[in-house]
Amino acid sequence: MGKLVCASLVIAAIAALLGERIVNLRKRALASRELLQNHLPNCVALKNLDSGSEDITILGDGLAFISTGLKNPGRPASEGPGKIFSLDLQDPRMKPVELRMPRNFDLDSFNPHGISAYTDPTDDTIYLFVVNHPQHKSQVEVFQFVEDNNLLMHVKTIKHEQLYSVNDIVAVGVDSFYATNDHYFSHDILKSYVEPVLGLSWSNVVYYSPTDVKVVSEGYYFANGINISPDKGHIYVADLFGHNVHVLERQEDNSLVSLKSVALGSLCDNIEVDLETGDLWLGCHPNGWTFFLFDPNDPPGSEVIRVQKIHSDQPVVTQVYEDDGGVLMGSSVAAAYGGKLLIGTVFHKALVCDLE
Ligand SMILES: [Ca+2]
Ligand SMILES: [Ca+2]
Repeated sequence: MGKLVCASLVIAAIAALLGERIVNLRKRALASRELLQNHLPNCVALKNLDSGSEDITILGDGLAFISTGLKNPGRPASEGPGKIFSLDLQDPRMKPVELRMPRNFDLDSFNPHGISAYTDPTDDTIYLFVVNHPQHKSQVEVFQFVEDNNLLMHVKTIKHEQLYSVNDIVAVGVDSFYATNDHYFSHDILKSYVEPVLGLSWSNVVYYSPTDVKVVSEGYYFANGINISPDKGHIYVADLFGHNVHVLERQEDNSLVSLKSVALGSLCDNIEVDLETGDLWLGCHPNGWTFFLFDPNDPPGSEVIRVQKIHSDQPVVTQVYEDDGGVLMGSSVAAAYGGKLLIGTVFHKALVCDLE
């Protein structure tokens, strides 16, 4: 069925269904609850990261990459283009360093969103995959990280009709990855109003390689963060409006088999996986109404959730951090390393805290 036909059917359905039922449905999906403060010790704001740090990923040696400056309609945004920072978590100064960008790259329209790092096992080259939204479009930029010069070299831009509303990616090779499309429609009005109001579960996960592009999982309300288990055998997908995280098993042909979902009780955004323990760390939006209807006088809160033993019969879901928005608004990612926790946000500052 073409998207135009779908759009017409959806608009007809809205006219028929608009009413209390939908409003109640959406209120449930955007579950707002009273926020209790559950802070961690020694939290400090990271320098130069005041305009969002939507996604963070940490390499095995403690070097973090941070995507900043995502332009998000309806919410505060930085003036200039987006940037990528690195942060060495083994250095007690905790000082983010802005990475130099290549000259052969359109920096003015750089609007970075989800990121994923991939280390090539054949030569230890580090690649950084970045979801980019120039002019509201979706594409994936592949960079090579040159650590000695704090430089990103642009390798390629990947565009594909199946990559139409990309939120996050997880790289599985030098030019292959899984990506979430957080909406079904790419048209701004259908995507921003029609789809959320109706609560359609038409969002999906796509596998991309130069020779094979396919939808490998679907039926999400809003597929957001995606990541992979340390043994590379399982994929995790956070469904923002489903209030859960899905566990999927990778097959030899890179298709995915859904195993289960784990309830989180919050609107979770990005997922980072601890490479040693396999624990999932999620940055979440505990009160979706205040996040989506951003009002500085009634700020959105922040919440970090950790999931341990996710493959067991009884995964352990723990709220590690919660704030009512007085300290930190709109947390979208959390990543742990060496007893420290980084918490990033969609448009606000980023914190580093001690875990104990
Ligand atoms: Ca990510
Ligand atoms: Ca995200």
